[in-house]
Amino acid sequence: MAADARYRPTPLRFDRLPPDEQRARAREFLARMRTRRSVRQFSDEPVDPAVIDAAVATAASAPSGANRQPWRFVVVRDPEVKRRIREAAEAEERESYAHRMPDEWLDALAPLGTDWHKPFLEIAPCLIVVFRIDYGVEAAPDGSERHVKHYYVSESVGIACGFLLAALHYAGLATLTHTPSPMGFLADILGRPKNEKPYLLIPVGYPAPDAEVPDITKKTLGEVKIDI
Ligand code: IYR
Repeated sequence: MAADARYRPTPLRFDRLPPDEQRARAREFLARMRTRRSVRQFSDEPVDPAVIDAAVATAASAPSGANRQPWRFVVVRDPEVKRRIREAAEAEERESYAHRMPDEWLDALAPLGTDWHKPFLEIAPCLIVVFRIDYGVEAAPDGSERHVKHYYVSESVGIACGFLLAALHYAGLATLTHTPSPMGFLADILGRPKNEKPYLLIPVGYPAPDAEVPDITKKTLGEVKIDI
């Protein structure tokens, strides 16, 4: 069978590392990533837009289903927009903590010390709001709109967010993975079209000088890994 002309292979560029270098890099990366903490107390010190742009470009280099790249990253620095996001998020969270979250959920969050107050949404100099794009929209030749199917959207956007968090941490910035619930208000405030759904809100900046974090630990390798 003739190969499909749309498959245009190009030689792979791959840096093959010596074994010692592989181990050293794997351990260095582990040591660095282990120092990442979710931060809820930020300083208002601004961050370099070039660092944010490079981290978002890293996120956008992630693999995705059929390479559809079903993500949008809205970088919010405007204080008035941050204020509106805080106000809307706190209204939802106040309701959630008081009435919507079952006791089991509240118990699970107790070690994290969270509540409905979200001052970091205004204080952090930058909020990256990640949207999942559930389908693409293309202009058909007759001028009508055609929907383009996206695949494995939540897996793809989740991987991109992992790249983003790692890139921001590696560049020396603090982050929080925040999911105010429900978060439809983000699409309204940020004017996103109906094929884009809020996925994750990531405040980015420097920790406040007196920032504290919960004293929690990660499972050991033995607890999470099975060799077969
Ligand atoms: N969205 C709420 C509650 C919350 C839920 C989970 I799961 C967390 O890991 C942390 C918080 C809030 O942001 O407070």
